Parts: sequence; structure tokens; C-alpha cells
Amino acid sequence: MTVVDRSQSRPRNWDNDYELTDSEKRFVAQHIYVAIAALFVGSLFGPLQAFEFSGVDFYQYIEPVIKSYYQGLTLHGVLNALVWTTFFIVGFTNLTTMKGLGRPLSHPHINRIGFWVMVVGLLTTAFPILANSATVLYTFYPPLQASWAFYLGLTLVVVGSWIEGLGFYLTLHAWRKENRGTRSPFIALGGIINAAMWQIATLGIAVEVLTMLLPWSLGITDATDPELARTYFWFTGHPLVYFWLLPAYVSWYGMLPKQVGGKLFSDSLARLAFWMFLIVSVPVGFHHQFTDPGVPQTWKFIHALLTYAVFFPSMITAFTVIASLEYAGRKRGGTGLVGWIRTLPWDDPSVTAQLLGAILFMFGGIGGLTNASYNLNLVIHNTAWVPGHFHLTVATAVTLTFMGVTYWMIPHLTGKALWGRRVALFQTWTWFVGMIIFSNAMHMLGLLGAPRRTPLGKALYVPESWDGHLMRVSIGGAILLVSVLTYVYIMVRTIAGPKVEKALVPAVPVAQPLRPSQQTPLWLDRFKPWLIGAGVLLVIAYGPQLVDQIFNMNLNAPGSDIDLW
Ligand code: HAS
Repeated sequence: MTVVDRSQSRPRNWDNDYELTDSEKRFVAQHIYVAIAALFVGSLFGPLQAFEFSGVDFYQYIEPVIKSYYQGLTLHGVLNALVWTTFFIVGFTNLTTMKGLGRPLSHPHINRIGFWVMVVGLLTTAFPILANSATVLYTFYPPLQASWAFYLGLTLVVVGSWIEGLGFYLTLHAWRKENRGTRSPFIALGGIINAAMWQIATLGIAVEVLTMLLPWSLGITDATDPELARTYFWFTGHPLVYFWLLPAYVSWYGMLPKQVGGKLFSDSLARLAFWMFLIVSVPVGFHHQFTDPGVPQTWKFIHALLTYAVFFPSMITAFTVIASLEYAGRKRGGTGLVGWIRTLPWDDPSVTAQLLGAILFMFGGIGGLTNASYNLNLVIHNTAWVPGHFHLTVATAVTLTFMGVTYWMIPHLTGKALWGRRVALFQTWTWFVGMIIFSNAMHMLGLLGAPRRTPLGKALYVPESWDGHLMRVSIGGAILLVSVLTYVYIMVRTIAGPKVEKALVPAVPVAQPLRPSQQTPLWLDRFKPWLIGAGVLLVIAYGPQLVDQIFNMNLNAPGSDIDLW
């Protein structure tokens, strides 16, 4: 009898030679172009706020267009935190789904519809923000009230991303029918798990907008309940940060090892981390509401514990990604405890951007744990510490990784060579240095009690001990402005450059796992048990408190505007 060792067989499609067609590449690129345009415009306002901290008020010069610090802050937050990320992620997931599975989308028209719904949503959101009728910041809590068009537009962006998500599931389903018994390729599965987590997470914001914010902004209801609205918001708001993070993890686990000449250390651990995120990303929202009087201590405590659980998949990631890098570094001749780090290809801007992003994420992650500790949270909540934290996470770990990914992806999609490799290296290092200066100063200011979302340069209560830190915020902001302008310039020059011969165009880097992925247990390749787990935990962690808040709804807050400076 012949025994076939299936575990050793080379899984079909894991290392496929599928090349996206020109039209597929154009479709992915459209997402990334919108994302880069949003990053560009949004980033112009970030430094204006940073300069405001040291008393330099550029807003006075653009007052005919942008009426206040808060309108600028809304543009910055919405464009950078919501639009740059969402368009990039959905575009990137199209690429990882097709390349990972080695086949075209099963229903490409679904994804095209989704994309255009997102674009219409973006335009619908942009008009009221530019008209200063949606100066509500990116968290848009009531009682601050925006024009109905703002809420409708953001809803369309989310609905568009759901529609594209449907396209991804259908494609995975089709692939599974064609490849029975084969483990799903990691870069595709990781992106699709993220899409599923996003669909569960955004139920909160969907209910908030449809039942509260839209009727209220349309004048159908006179007042609203800010506490319930905040609960719905954070139901979506915390998993939103993992929606941003997981595509960066897809690249760190599934692509970066190939870029540095190595392999993915453990396919099983990579999948386990993603499934854990599916389960524990959502039921943690009350850690943003530790100071809300309407949420009982017990639920805050439960969400604090679950927040510590969501720390674990990131620790698994730190271990696995560093192990993958070390494997590559030693293969490249590196020796000693840390000597292998030096041998990594630091001259490749795509690699350097991702490594620097990951290094700063260690500090952002530790700050996250500080935030999650109830008594420490009372010290830092609503202070400058919080933007310090999220500039290390979403604005560095995620954004710098996405920038690094575009350094191979835009050439791949356009058939052009990356313009200015050395300039790109300069860009990644300036982002790293600028962000260290900026976010360290913000953390320090937070510990000294400086409030967030405040043009501190104009505040009358600023003690002298803050001055040096305020200045460092401005210096960091200036370096970041140079860095982001350099990034956009590189992208424009690359896109406008001539086509080069195919051999010079980078391929999609897909890392092989150290052990064949067929050895990964089947339960790490199935959605069902994890989706059931996510649903059950969600009902336990949110159900009773949500029911209580809905039945005791207190519609007592009429809408208000931010006071203009
Ligand atoms: Fe957070 C507030 C807790 C992660 C973003 N967070 C925010 C806000 C944002 C945000 C935007 O508990 C502000 C919201 C607002 O406007 O009010 N956060 C956490 C915790 C984590 C965490 C426990 N946050 C993130 C990520 C974000 C993000 C990721 C964006 C992408 N956060 C909080 C809390 C608050 C909060 C409270 C509310 C604060 C308040 O009171 O308002 C954890 O998930 C972090 C775990 C991460 C780690 C790091 C692992 C390190 C890795 C890197 C390995 C290094 C390598 C490089 C591979 C433990 C994986 C090696 C390189 C070589 C060269 C060798």
C-alpha cells in the first residue's frame, strides 16, 4: 500500500504564479490613489495643529477657507484615520485575496460597486466638513452635531467596504470549492478575517447612525442620548484600530519575511493571532469609557480584562515576526544575539519602513496597556498622552507600514520603477525620528495634565514646565510634514514615470512558511468555530449593558456646535 504523506505535499496555490490582469491592477490602484490623496490633504492639517502648540497660528492665514483649529482637526482625523486607512486596506485586501488565492475575484462587479459606494460616501462626507457644518472631530460624539450628509457619507463608506468584503468571502468560497483539503493561503485568509471582524465591529456604528444620529441631524428627533451613542461608537471604535492594524500584520507575517530573504516562522501562530483578533477585538469598547458615569464598574472591569486578552495576539506577533526576521538575518550571515539585525536589507525603503514602524509599535503597545489599566487610565484619559499613543500605533506602525508596502506595490501595479530609493529611505527615517520627538512630547504633556484636542498655544493656563514639550511637538510636526510631502512626491514621480521592462517590476512578495501550511491544524483554517466564539463573547460582554442603556434611553441632549477659536 502506498502511503501518501499529505503533510509534506506542496499545497496548491500557496506559491502560485498568478499575475493580476491590467484591469485588476488598475482597480486595486484606484483604492490606493484615493488613500494617498486623503493622506496628503489630511496631513497638511496635522502640522498646523502641532505648530499651534508652540503658539504659531497658521490657521489665521487660511481662515477664509478653514474656519477653526477644530475644523482642521476634523479634516486631519477623518482623512488620515478613516479615509487613508480604509481605502488602503480595502485595496490591499483585493490584492492579497487575488494573489494569495491565485485566482481572480469570483464576482468582480460586487467589488466594483463597493468601491464606488465608498467614493460616493467620501464625497458626501467631504462637503459638510469643508463647509464647516461637520466640525465634530473623527469620533463625532453627540451632543456635537454634524450635518446629516456627514453621517450618511461615512455610512456609505462603511457599506461600500462591507460590499467589497462580500466579494472577498465569495472568492474564498469559490477557491475552497476548487481546492478541497488545502489550507487557505495566509495572506488571503488574514485579509478576509479582518474583513469579517470589520463587519461585526461596524454593527455598532451602523445602529448608532441609523437609529440616533441621522434622525437627530435631520430634525426628526429633537435630542439624543450621548451615553448610548458613545457605547455604540466604541463598540466599533476599538476594533476599528485592529481593522487598521491587521493588514500591517498581513504584511509583517506574510510578505516582509520574503522581502528580507527568509520565511514565515510559523503559519499556525500567524493564523491563531488573527482568529484571536476576530474574537477579542470587539468586546473591549468600555475601556474607552472608564470615566463614563453611565457604565457600571463591573462592565468596565470585564472589558479591561478582555483588553488584556487582546494584548496576546500582538505578543504572538512580536515573537513570530521577530523569529522570521532572525531566520532571515542569520541566513544572510548575521551572528550573535542581535548581530543578525544588521544584516537585514536596511537599504530597501519598503523593508526599513516596516521595521521602523514595528519598532515604534512596541512602545505604542506598552502605552496601550497603560491606557487599559483602570487607575492609570484615570491619569491619562483625555490628555495629550492619548494622541501620543495613537500616533505611535495608527500613525506609525500602521501608516509607515502602509507607506512601505506602497514602495513595492505602486511599482507592481503601474509597471513603473520606484522613483528615488534613497529619497524613500530618507522619508522613512524622517517619519521615525519626527514621530519619536512628537509622540514622546505628547506623552510627557499628557502626564503633566495637558488636555488633548486643545490649541494649547492659545490657552491661558499653560505652566512653564510644558513649554519645552510644546516646542518639541511643533518640531516633530515639522519633521513629519517634510516626511509626508516627500512621500507624496515619491508616489507622484513613480506614478508619472515611464514604464520599465517587466523584469524590473517588483513581484508581490509572498513568504513561504517554514513548515508546509498543510501541517497547520484544520481548526485554524475554519471560520465557523471562531465566528461562533466571537458572537457568544459579544453577547456576554455587551448584551446586558446595551439592553439596559437602550431601555433606559435618555433623550436629553440637543445638538451643539464646537465653540470657534
Ligand atoms: Fe489603543 C486609545 C488600549 C493598540 C489606536 N488607541 C486609542 C486611540 C486610538 C488607538 C486611535 O485601554 C484613541 C481613541 C480616541 O480618539 O479617543 N490600544 C490599547 C491596547 C492596545 C492598543 C491595550 N491602539 C492600539 C492600536 C491602535 C490604537 C494597534 C491603532 C492601530 N487604546 C487603548 C485604550 C485607549 C486607547 C485603553 C483609551 C484611552 C483613553 O482613555 O482615551 C494593544 O492592542 C497593544 C498591544 C501591542 C503590543 C505591541 C507588540 C509589538 C509588536 C512589534 C514587534 C516588533 C517587531 C520589530 C516585529 C503589545 C507586534 C522587530 C524589529 C527588528 C529590527 C528586529
